[in-house]
Amino acid sequence: MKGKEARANDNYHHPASVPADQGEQLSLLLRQPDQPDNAKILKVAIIGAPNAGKSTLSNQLLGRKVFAVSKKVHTTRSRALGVLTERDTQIILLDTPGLTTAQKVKRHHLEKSLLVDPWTAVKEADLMVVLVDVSDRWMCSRLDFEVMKCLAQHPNIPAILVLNKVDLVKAKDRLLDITAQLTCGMVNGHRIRIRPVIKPPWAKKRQDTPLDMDSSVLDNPVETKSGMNKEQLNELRSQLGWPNFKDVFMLSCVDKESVETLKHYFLLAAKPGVWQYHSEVLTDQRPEDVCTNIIREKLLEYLPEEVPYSVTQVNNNSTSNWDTEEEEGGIDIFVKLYTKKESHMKMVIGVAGQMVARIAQEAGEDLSRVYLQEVRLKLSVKLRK
Ligand SMILES: Nc1nc2c(ncn2[C@@H]2O[C@H](COP(=O)(O)OP(=O)(O)OP(=O)(O)O)[C@@H](O)[C@H]2O)c(=O)[nH]1
Ligand SMILES: [Mg+2]
Repeated sequence: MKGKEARANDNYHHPASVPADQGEQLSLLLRQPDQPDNAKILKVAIIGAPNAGKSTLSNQLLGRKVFAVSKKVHTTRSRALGVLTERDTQIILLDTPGLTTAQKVKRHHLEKSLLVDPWTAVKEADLMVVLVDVSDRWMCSRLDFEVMKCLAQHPNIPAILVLNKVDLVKAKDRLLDITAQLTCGMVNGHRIRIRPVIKPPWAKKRQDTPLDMDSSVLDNPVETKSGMNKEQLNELRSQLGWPNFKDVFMLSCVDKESVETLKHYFLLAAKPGVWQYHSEVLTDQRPEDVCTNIIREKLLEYLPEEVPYSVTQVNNNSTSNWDTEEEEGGIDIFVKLYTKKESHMKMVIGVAGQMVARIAQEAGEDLSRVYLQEVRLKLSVKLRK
């Protein structure tokens, strides 16, 4: 059930699919949005350091995996939209590549878009979600500097802090310390106070003591301007956290239920406004990009360090067109994987072709769930120096 039909039954939500046909996807993206009465909209930019779980969160919110996810950094290479339409509300999610620096782009031969794209995406947002991987000790000792810069450059966009991967943290009370650290002890203009939920009976009623904070940080919230000069950047560099978050969430993006809480928060935060897309739209990615990204996800997941980053993909059917061969009961997709070194080619193929067969099998299954039809994915591996 989609569009009006779905809205007629308030409790029903069936996540849409991505048309496998490029033309169909394009016309869906251009289709006039089916505006309900009292339409509401919220554009959410999900930002964070590489590997924080941004794409995992977007997939969970959408109810379908349309963004590639892997344990390696820089899985997402350009920004993409996910569209979640529920009842009269449309949430547009901007999945961004992990914010990174010019040096790292150069060092890892990454696309320049990794640097530029997140900023342009964030500018249009109504809400910024800063995702932090709390299982990474370094990442939760201070906010990533690139993230901090992004927050400082968009002082008028409300931001929330989401601590992710709490399932990997054994001592849950550590989450409170992390919150205090990453918010400079301030949330929504108030000092946060930490107290045990169950007080021992002998505990005297007393004023909650504010967290032990550097008072200079608390008393002088950072003045933020876009186009920061060197001094402002240095000041920002000396900060561990951001004192202007509106709210803080602690969750595990792999757990659907905890993500639901965040989804409800978004639905409540949505403001009256016209929808930007038809309710059947799930993502603005081209079907072939979804395919390329999912294949890269498998390469990143199963091949060692630099190998996946050096593989290029070419659609076998044509040089410029995504030309899937539609057969009855599914589609056939042919993709060539090019490696620069013979040793890499051998690794991608694997012993007796097992590696490439596994990648084709798993990526094909993922794509079947995206396009909602059977996908027979055929991969071939070639050397191209
Ligand atoms: N245990 C656990 N793992 C998680 C959670 N959220 C994400 N992950 C894992 O973290 C890794 C990175 O997730 P991604 O969603 O690719 O992270 P990302 O922020 O989009 O990464 P980039 O696109 O590279 O910037 C994957 O292996 C996920 O399965 C979580 O809540 N718990
Ligand atoms: Mg990602």
